[in-house]
Amino acid sequence: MNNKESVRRYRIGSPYSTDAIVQDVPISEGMSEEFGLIKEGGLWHLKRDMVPSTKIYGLGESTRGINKRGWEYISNNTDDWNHSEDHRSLYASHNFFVVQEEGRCFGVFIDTPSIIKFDFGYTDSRKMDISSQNGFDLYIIETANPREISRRFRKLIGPSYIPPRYAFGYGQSRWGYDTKEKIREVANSLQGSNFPVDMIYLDIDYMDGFRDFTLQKGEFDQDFPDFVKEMKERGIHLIPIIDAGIKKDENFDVYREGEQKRYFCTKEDGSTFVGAVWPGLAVFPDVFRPEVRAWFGDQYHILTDAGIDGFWNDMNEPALFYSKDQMQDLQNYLAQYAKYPVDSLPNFELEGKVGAIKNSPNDYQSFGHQIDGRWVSHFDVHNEYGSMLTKAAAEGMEKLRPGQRILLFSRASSIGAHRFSGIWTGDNSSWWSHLDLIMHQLPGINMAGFLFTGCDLGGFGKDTTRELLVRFMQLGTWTPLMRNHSSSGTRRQEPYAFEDNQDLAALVQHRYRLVPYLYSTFLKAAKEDDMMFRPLAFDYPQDPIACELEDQLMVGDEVMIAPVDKQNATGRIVYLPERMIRISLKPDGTIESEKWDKGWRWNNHALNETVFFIREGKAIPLGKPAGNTDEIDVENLELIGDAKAGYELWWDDGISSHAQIKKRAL
Ligand code: MIG
Repeated sequence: MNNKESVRRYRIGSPYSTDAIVQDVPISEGMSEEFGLIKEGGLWHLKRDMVPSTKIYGLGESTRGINKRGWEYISNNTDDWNHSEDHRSLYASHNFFVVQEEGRCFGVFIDTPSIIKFDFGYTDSRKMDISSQNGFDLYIIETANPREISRRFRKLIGPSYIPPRYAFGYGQSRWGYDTKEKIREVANSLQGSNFPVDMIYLDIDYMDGFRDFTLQKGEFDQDFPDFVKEMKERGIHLIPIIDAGIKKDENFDVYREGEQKRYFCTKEDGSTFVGAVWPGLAVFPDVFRPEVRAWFGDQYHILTDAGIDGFWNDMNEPALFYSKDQMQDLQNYLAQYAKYPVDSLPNFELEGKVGAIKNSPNDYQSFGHQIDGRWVSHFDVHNEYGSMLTKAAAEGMEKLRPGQRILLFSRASSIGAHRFSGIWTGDNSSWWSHLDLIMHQLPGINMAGFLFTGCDLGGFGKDTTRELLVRFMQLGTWTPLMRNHSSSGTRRQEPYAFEDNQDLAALVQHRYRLVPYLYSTFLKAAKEDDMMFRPLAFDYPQDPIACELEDQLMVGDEVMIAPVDKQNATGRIVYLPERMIRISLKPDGTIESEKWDKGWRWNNHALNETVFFIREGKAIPLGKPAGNTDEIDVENLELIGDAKAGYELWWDDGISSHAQIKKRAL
């Protein structure tokens, strides 16, 4: 492959700037020879012919496989709970990918906050066609291999966010914990059944009428700091949600102050844009303006003052159930139906009209932001909004909790936000196919700079089963964010709620034994701009079988995982691209370890064990069981795998912003 390293930047049209890049790269004259550039029907197109062997990796949180070829993806941050494979947009826009073909590879980053389409062999299987209405900066990165390309890219976009160490513990969540008693019950059930736990999440139920920065009256507003403390004494951090929309309510001080200071997004005529989300009619902070970010970030003090030290940011695409204007139009439109006889109602048209009111492009076009002193339509910078809102929180925390790391992760994101927060992948479903989806997303999410990530274990929407939850947990053992979260209205999904729950507790105990390895791997990846999760293709490029596997992943430099993703399976076929050591952590705490040769093999994987592979010549540290991350004893680690290989453990105090990392040879 190419030995020389180069990064080139080309400017197409006059793009809106983003927060993605931190290294200044001069703009090259002309156009990259990798793409043909044309303007057609009002759209910029980057076109390229692909050869049969062309593979495409990246695009972060998106649908379909690890190799993105063969579908069309649209970066357009969208609140859509249905992550089925026919969809083109999810909550994020991560416009970085690596093209690999016949003896060469290069990375591509399209720097734009606007909607952009990636047709990777969808319209014509031999062609790549990237199209966008607005201009953008095109970065072409060349160096040795896909992993190095993504590392070089990460230098361009700056270092990844590192959460406090407690964030590597287990988190329990569910939409609907609306009383202190329910939360105590969750804590009691987990801790009473030997589940280690570090976090319980507060969904919108904790607020007063879904108003951000308020506490439900008569419940959470009573002695909230004491409640936070009570939980902390049990080793549990409460992690509240913050939504994008602020309730439009004259009696709500945050609304009143923001409106009086003209801090909310406006329509072109200067009037405040009014949409609707959970609190009903709501307004949206214009967080592209630094002073608005400072104001919004400061609001978090209501919660940090009470001892809160972690947040998740939701609905920040921003999701719109409807806007005031559109709802009025719809009402007028519907009024005419009163005249129709029921047997001649155009029901599909009706359904379409009603459905189209959600997240409508017309609404995104109708409001805007003050950027560099002029009004810019939201539509043109849409994909950057969630990042800016999360940036406001991160900047706020630097003032509210100086020197301390905070747990912060967001639903909507774009590249750049990886410097100050993590992401979770939003409303997945309790579907077996969503085990594959997160496997496919993890490498691309890492390539985009986001290291702190994970999906809702067990699935957010729909009813889970014990078996599906277990398989999700076996995968979630490895993701930095290990959180079980589910929607209200679905079957209860807390792991203690199922039969033989000690087997599920064992899986969480295994996770805690692996935290030294996971945290060390995470720190290394963050400091060396590396990926924590990689497709096998990145590590075994000469092995054609390894290059096609999408249901196994490399974790760090030592481990390979091969999660079970089928109902009623007692195991699965795995492929070993080299000799490895198969490890099984049993529910009673014992460890089974066996050398396996290169090749295909059936791998038994029971519901109560943690099974993975360690590369030959490598070892990883394993701790003793612990009830929470503070109890993890890093002085007492054993090496598993090829113990004589040793392991360099990276560790720090787990909480300070500029903690010194100590490297210790084991
Ligand atoms: O419209 O706060 O993705 O995790 O539980 C749904 C309620 C709003 C979407 C989030 C989900 C959360 C839910 N939220």
